[in-house]
Amino acid sequence: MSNNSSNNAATALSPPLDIIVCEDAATLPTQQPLLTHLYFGNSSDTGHDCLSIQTELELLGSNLFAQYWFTDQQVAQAKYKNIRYAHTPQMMFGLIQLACTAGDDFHALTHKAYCEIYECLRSTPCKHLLRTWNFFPQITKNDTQRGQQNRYEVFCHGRLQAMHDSGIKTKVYPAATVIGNHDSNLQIYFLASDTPGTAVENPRQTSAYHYPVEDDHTQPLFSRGLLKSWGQRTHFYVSGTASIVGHETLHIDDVCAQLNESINNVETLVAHANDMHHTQLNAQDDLLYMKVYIRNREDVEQINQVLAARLSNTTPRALLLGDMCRENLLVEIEAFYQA
Ligand code: 3EB
Repeated sequence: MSNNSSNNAATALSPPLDIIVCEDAATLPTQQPLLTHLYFGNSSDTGHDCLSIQTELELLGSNLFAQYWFTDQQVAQAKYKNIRYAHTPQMMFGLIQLACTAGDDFHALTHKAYCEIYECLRSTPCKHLLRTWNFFPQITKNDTQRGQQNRYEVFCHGRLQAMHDSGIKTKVYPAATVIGNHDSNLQIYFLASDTPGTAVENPRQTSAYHYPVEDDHTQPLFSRGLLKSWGQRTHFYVSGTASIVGHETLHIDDVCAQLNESINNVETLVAHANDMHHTQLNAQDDLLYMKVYIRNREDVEQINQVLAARLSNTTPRALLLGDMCRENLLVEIEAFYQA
């Protein structure tokens, strides 16, 4: 038997996974292997040989147009059914995009997407889903094929069923974002690794997987945040976070108060991660970027005012037009910490 200790995930240091946040794609300051290039709004072709993903949401304002995720090991690209992904033995970033029109069976579509994701992960060493981003049209519209449920609930149902049908037993759910787009695709992209992350819940918020829902199969299976070490660094992926305390929406019709409450939720989550897991994340200084999803474009100015008051003025941020899963939510944020 091999006694190569580098095969031991518990003791070996994981490789680095670093992110560069750019205002301009032309300025990429690394020669290292790229895992993925994420961009927002319209971007010129970068010519980089990596998985390149455009988020299908309109950019409303930003000093953040692109992110490059890179490592120090050779990256390969591959396909599995409808998934395109880039990977090393320890990390993978994948994308699935399925056409999605009004008359479609959206439950079947979500189920198919997540079954393919779990099958794809199973075919690689990277079996642990860390972070997902999910976008689809008409998120709060009633699903004509499913009586009282709206598309978000149908999505939750399909995702849960796919986990179940794929034999996924873990209770460490990925951090996630789910936002309604104005496009005609279900778009999901995701980060996975060979070792699991550590889930962190928010003491101010009911865990989403414990929300009091009428149908057990519509529980939203995500963690509020996920800690993961890469090389010498710690990442903290914060899920889409809204003005929800307990399980109730606060500050209905007040976008500024909703944004302040959302930021309070993120800061509480960071403090709780530090208390529980001996991390020393600084809620301001270690914030690599924030994304702000906005329901109504006319709220941008007010949103910028709140952000100016709450964030350091150098923190990269992207403001994106998108719909939240509850009609009474006007804004939602997600954050990425690196220390
Ligand atoms: C919330 O806190 C807002 O279903 O995966 C945020 C992030 C939300 C992820 C998901 C839902 C999800 O419930 C909505």
